[in-house]
Amino acid sequence: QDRTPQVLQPMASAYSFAGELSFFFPDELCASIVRSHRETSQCRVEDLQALRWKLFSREEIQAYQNKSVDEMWQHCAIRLTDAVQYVVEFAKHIPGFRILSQNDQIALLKMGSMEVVLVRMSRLFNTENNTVFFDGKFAGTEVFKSLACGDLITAVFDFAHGMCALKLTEQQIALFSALVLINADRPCLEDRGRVQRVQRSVELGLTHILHRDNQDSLMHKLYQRMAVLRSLCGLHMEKLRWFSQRYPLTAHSLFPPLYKELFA
Ligand code: CLR
Repeated sequence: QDRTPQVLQPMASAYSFAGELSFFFPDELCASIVRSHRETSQCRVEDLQALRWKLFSREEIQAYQNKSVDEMWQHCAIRLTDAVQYVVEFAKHIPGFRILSQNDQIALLKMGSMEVVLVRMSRLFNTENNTVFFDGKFAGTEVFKSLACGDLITAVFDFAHGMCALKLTEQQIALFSALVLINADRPCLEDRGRVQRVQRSVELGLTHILHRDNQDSLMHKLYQRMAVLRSLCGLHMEKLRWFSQRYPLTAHSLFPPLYKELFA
């Protein structure tokens, strides 16, 4: 199904020269984005299929619900940061991303890593019972009750549901994730022109594989999903500000450094 040329692998990751070059060739850029996604995706969709029956028990759900607000926030912030770490790895292995300045890489990750986490969440989502693979089992919205941000949780689950309805392949998810990340419209970019050029080549790659898969009409739907993502991340930041005001101590000393660096 995906015929990634093996010879590209050591080239793209070992020599920055090859990395610079490969973003001129859409096929090679696509191949390295797909490979990067595969290598940093935490778990394979096929493996999760076998775990679909693994739901949290009533007692386990109760235990999550009995956690205090700040305890549950800390727990989720750690899980979320873990997922973000993999997104950072994903980005670092995209040749077009690595040629950007350090500052622009950070600016793009700050704005886009949470969005990519939410795109990736749809891979771990079971639409039959509205649950997501979290902490080793499938969890419904009720598991997150003690976060006290039901509207965000509902919106995030709805988003995952909508993404699943598109039935994207792993290659399409990989390219879409890269496009979410490499977005020249983000604020605070130093070299917007360069980001734009990379963005265009990723767009070209995505258009190319959608055309190849006979799904050209998906492009429009994916742009709509990007707008929803933006609003979800606005909501996440809003909740985070609310939480930091109410529990400054937890937010300052117990949140993972990367989480604070990217979102605070
Ligand atoms: C995303 C995919 C990862 C596993 C994972 C871990 C934590 C999950 C996250 C996924 C999706 C978003 C999530 C998060 C825990 C809390 C968060 C459900 C499934 C919601 C949106 C609440 C955000 C507020 C927190 C910052 C407290 O492989």
